[in-house]
Amino acid sequence: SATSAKAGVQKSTIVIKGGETFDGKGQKFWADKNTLGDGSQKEGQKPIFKLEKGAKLKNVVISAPAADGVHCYGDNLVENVVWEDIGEDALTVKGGGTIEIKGGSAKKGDDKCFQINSSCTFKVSNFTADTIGKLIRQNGGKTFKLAIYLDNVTVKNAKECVVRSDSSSCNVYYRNLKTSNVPKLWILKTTPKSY
Ligand code: DGU
Ligand code: CA
Ligand code: CA
Ligand code: CA
Repeated sequence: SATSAKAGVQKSTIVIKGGETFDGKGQKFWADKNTLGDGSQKEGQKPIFKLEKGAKLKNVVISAPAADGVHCYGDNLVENVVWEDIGEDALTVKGGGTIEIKGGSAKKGDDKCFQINSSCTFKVSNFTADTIGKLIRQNGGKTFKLAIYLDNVTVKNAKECVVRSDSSSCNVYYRNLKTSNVPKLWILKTTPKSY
């Protein structure tokens, strides 16, 4: 199980089961570029961590190459996770319920930090992102329902925006949002609300 996984280079994905918490105790994890992926913009790379529905991940540092980062299958908590160098993207949502990112930071992403491919409630709090394309992208052209909450989030040096979605049922709620060198806050079909 995930609890026996060792820090350092990973040749295969660490799978965290529902009800389990994987605590990395602040250690560094990175991908073997030949098996998981080189962290470039090439699609189809594998994640370093797969969180099954109801799994939690905490106190992990993800360093280069980060491949496809973290995949979340629903109802997950990701706490105090630091991406030192984002790979293709940092984290992808692939299942529903509530996914919470609490604390931590991410930097050096060519494009997306958080990629949302499934309807869910996505909450980010006490998080900083620096040198990215955008913080959150709902999968391009998709119209599924999505609720995003940003609480005490800082975004610096983004090429594009904080949140981008093509869905008229994507709603964004924010408070204590700080940005610098971000050309646009939102590229959205709806108007974000402070809460
Ligand atoms: O339509 O689905 O970039 O999960 C193209 C693909 C693309 C995803 C996404 C991701 O949107 O691969 O990394
Ligand atoms: Ca992608
Ligand atoms: Ca990178
Ligand atoms: Ca990806």
